[in-house]
Amino acid sequence: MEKEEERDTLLRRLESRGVTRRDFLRVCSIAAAAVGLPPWTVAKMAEAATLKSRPSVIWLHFQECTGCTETLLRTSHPALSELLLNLISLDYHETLFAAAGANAEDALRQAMRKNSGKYVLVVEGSIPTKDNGAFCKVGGKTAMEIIREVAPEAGAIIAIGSCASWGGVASADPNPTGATGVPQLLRTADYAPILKGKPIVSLPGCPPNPYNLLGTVLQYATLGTLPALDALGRPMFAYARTIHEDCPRRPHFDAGRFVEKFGDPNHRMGYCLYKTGCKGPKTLASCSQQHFAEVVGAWPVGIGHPCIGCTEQSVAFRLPLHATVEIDRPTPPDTFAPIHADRGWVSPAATGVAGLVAGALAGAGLVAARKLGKDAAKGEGEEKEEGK
Ligand code: FSX
Ligand code: SF4
Ligand code: F3S
Repeated sequence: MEKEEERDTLLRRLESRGVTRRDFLRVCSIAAAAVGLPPWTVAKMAEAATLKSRPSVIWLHFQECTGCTETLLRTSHPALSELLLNLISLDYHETLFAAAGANAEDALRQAMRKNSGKYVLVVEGSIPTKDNGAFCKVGGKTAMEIIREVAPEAGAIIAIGSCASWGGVASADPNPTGATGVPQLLRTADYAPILKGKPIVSLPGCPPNPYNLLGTVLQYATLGTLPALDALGRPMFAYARTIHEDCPRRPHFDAGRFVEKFGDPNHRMGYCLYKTGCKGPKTLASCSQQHFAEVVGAWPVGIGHPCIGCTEQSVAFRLPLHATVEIDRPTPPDTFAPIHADRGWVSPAATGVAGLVAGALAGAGLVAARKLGKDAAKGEGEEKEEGK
């Protein structure tokens, strides 16, 4: 009954924003497909969105621009941010909180107490470590002190954005604040005991694609597991392929059609941006497939600017913006397989061998079938024996 009431409340809220139940399920399906979850999770997702026990999330902000939060809230389909915010219980978030000062601090302590050992800690922003972390303080405590307080009792940690994943823009040379990412800080000798095998998921991007958090949260809220991660802790569903592999401008690259200068006729034709410094070939991210805010074309290359490699620690804010990168796997290949091959012929010897192979396979199948039949008969007999 209570569950039904909650479901009605959620649907009423969605309906008041022009989202029908059918619409909501459609968004669940789109989100599941976008992040590589199987279709059967859709029903679970819709159910999880209405359950009382949603995973508690404590969201901390450090040295950053809040673009990571903004990108989540800028979905054009209202149900998408609604879905995300209903799948979790966002118990502390400095930007979205109505409370301030002592009230906000109490809310943080309360959320930690109530969900100790279980809450998901989301960190947005880098952590300055120089001068004992004096460059970033919230409520009189440094980011380092806050991490030391909040991380030990978290069940899992998500570093959202490049700043939290590896230091981001603040860590660019000469890195005046000693900015570092959450995984890096938690692996130092001082902090490593806090980690105690806790999973850390990194979602780099400046800002990161909102689907990456959505996918991680969807899986956690509906299946209770975290997505498969690569060696840097990034979900494979979003960071296994380079921008270049799935770029809509790729045919131009393959055909050798490049923008030579911003604003030239080739730029207006939408040609490949490699020569103007596109880092897509060096960048693992999903933006070429999942555009931002569900607006087709809303991503750097889509609006005519080269990818700056914002997800990659060795690229973004390190390589000059418009310098070209070396390509690891040069494409297209020098030679292609011929489309019209001359017709070949098959020797009688080859036919014989093929016949023998086919015969052996058929024979093996027959033996297996016979054996299966025997086993089945034996099984039946045994059952009968047991049943008597
Ligand atoms: Fe960093 Fe997030 Fe870049 Fe900004 O806050 S990843 S500066 S877009 O948004 O942390
Ligand atoms: Fe796309 Fe950049 Fe690759 Fe060109 S170089 S195909 S613009 S990712
Ligand atoms: Fe960043 Fe490149 Fe995507 S700059 S947003 S990884 S296209």
